[in-house]
Amino acid sequence: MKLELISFKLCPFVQRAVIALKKQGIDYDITFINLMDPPEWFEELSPTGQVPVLKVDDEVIFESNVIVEFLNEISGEKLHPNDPVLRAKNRSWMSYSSSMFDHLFSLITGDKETFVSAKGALTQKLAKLEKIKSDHDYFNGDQFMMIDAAIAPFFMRVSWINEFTDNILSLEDFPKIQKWSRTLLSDKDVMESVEEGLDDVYYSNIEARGAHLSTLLVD
Ligand SMILES: N[C@@H](CCC(=O)N[C@@H](CS)C(=O)NCC(=O)O)C(=O)O
Repeated sequence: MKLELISFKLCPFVQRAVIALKKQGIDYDITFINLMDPPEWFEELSPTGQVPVLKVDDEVIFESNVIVEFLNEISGEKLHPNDPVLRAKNRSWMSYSSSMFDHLFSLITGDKETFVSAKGALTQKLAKLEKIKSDHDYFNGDQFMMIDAAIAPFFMRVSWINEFTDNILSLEDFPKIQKWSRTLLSDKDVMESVEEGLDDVYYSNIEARGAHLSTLLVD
């Protein structure tokens, strides 16, 4: 089975798939496109016009959480809990984490009003997550699972934004989430799931958008 991941370097949803591929030691090729000027072949390939897309021989799989589920199924590793209820709950929180990326996007691209509302929405989501999060290092226990792959790109961007600003998305009020974030961001596969220097590209991207967040950047 030949796997080819179609990627855009800054995309957190692609990063989920890269983490899952690395965690499961699956061989794959990666093709980068520029989403601002996508090639014609991509528009034909991707049903939604979005990345990630995983080509499996001549078949196309899209939606990051579906891709990571597929990778889990074809690999010998089992990165979901065995218990069906726990497994379903993990999937629920994976889906929940996707909505946090939407708020993050609004926070990066919006005017002041949008920024304030996105930050409020994110704070609420984090508070709910803090309530259900176990005391363990990872979501379920002491082992990295799919839910951890689903949220790690979010924590990476939050840590970058905190670094670039006066800690505007501080996780101090959410100690369990903060610990979880630290664990995931020190994971080798997570660290190697993006190219070196992507934080600088992210900074430039925020700056170039000229949205409210760009006024909060510190050097
Ligand atoms: N729900 C999708 C979201 C993917 C997504 O939003 N990808 C962005 C890049 S990070 C994209 O391709 N945007 C281009 C577009 O929407 O036209 C997933 O989880 O795969």
